[in-house]
Amino acid sequence: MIDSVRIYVKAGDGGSGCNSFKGKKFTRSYHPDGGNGGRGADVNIRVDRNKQSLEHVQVKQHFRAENGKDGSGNKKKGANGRPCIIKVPPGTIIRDAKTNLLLRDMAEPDGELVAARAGEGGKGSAKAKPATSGLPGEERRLSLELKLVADIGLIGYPNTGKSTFLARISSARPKTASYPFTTSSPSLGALELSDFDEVPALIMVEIPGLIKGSNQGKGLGAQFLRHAERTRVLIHLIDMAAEEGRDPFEDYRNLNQELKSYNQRLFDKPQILVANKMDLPKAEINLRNFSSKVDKKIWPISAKECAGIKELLDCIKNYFRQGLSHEKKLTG
Ligand SMILES: Nc1nc2c(ncn2[C@@H]2O[C@H](COP(=O)(O)OP(=O)(O)OP(=O)(O)O)[C@@H](O)[C@H]2O)c(=O)[nH]1
Ligand SMILES: [Mg+2]
Repeated sequence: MIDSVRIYVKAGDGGSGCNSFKGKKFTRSYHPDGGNGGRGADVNIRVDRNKQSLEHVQVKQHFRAENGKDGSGNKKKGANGRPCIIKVPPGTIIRDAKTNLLLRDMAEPDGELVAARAGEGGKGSAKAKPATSGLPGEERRLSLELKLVADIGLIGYPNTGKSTFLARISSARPKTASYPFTTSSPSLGALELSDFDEVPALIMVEIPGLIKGSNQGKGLGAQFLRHAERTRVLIHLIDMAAEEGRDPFEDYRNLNQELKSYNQRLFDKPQILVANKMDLPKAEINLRNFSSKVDKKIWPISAKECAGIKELLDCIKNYFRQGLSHEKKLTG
């Protein structure tokens, strides 16, 4: 997934004013009739909810808006340039690449930024003596970084059933398979809250590739954790059947350590502990063991057989509806 890129943007230059004079019939006098140059066009960055990565921006990298056309005789103004619009997913953070100054955090669904301002057109001889040339359009280098905007972050070791769970509770259909790292970039799913108008859907993001040592680059590294930073709550999915021979409690401790190494705020986020694969034989005993070591509420489910999901989902919805009073019930 491409989630950080550097780009060059150049707004259109203004067209030149025209230096033209028209002679009057039967006299030797001339009067100026040169038209103004057209305005160049801006480069705009606009949020598009259908975009989920910056891949299309990375492919192009250079973005130029059209120049204004020159003015002509008979006071004819040159045409304005056509703007260049760069569409980005919600959650794109835009900085000046040179100074690293934050220009805009496009977290809102209708965000728009004038990334490079166009040059005004020059004045024609009808307005100025002599006619003037157009002003240059702004140019700059920007760095774009995507931090997806989601309500819930879904973390867990590879193969714990994150995608299966995401598919159960949302409209998303991520690939699931019995080998690790099936999901190689964050995938989003929307949980419908049909009976709740103010928040039409909760967005959940699966953070792939976390293992012990991700902060040192193991697995898929910790790069995708940035997409969990804006979430309100994390769901930590644990393979309670220990299908791959690891100890569930060790998994839980290791991933929390990775969160902490990445940043304290992520570590401090409320965490919903979900024990998955409870349909498998060893899960019950492992859960008993796990519960004796972790003093938190644990939600036992089977994402595959769709057990325990409804109770968990109801509690998540209540938490988002009624806020903190439900946090204790959800996270323990
Ligand atoms: N028995 C059982 N198997 C499950 C359950 N949930 C998921 N699985 C299986 O576990 C395997 C991994 O599931 P995924 O949903 O791809 O797991 P993931 O955590 O998204 O894995 P990565 O994307 O590779 O990190 C698949 O073979 C699933 O069918 C469950 O509740 N019970
Ligand atoms: Mg997956």
